[in-house]
Amino acid sequence: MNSEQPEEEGRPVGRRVLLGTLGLGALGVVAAPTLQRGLESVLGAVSGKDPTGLTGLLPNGGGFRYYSVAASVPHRDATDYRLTVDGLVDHPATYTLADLGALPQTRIVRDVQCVTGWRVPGTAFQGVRLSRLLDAAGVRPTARAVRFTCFDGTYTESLTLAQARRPDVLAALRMQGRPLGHEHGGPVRLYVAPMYFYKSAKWLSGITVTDEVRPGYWEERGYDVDAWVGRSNGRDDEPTS
Ligand SMILES: Nc1nc2c(c(=O)[nH]1)N[C@H]1C(S)=C(S)[C@@H](COP(=O)(O)O)O[C@H]1N2
Ligand SMILES: [Mo]
Repeated sequence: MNSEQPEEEGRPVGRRVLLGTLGLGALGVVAAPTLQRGLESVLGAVSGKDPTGLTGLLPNGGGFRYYSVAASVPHRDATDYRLTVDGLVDHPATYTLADLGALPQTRIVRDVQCVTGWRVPGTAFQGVRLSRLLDAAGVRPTARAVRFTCFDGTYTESLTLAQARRPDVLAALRMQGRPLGHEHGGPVRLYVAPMYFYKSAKWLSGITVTDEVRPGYWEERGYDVDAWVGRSNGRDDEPTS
């Protein structure tokens, strides 16, 4: 296959090849940058995946690559999912999925851009603005940053408080008009629209307000905390200014 083939034919094959051949549950650690590139070149060979993203998007969310730095991730659903907000706040809180669903929802449609090059154009995410959760918690004056933890037990992320308060940063419950599935980080993932997708922590379970940025999983391994798409060290051809 090549990238000129109709998207409806080309796209789901790569996805199935990934999920089927590797076995999603046993996929393990695939997210080290070199391993990611290795995996993606394997997929590219079989699926004709075009890293420039000149391909469409299927209703089933095709075109995404599955990533988890944890070997296995427990499943959580409406019965047992919890999101805690704590740290430098006056009112720590714990939200169920129903609690989050009852809050005003914001929908954002942008291109998803992974730092390794793949892109999924025009992807809709919907959920609760992070700023709303922070406001409800009552962020203390000494706070400067937010740390995110995940129920995979391994992944972490971080934003400055100013970044976290942007209107295009969500605790996302839905993607492409459907509840966020487990493999995409459901039932709730962080969605940081203006940044590379590694900022969008899957399986979000904790939001901790801190006095300084604590670099997240990939940031401890060299990627920028300020991961603006096109303006961070993820790009080989990033502008020097
Ligand atoms: N918990 C967790 N979140 C994560 C990751 C991860 O390994 N674990 N990988 C990140 C990276 S590098 C990318 S590109 C996206 C992939 O999201 P997807 O699996 O829904 O395509 O999730 C990001 N969030
Ligand atoms: Mo990524």
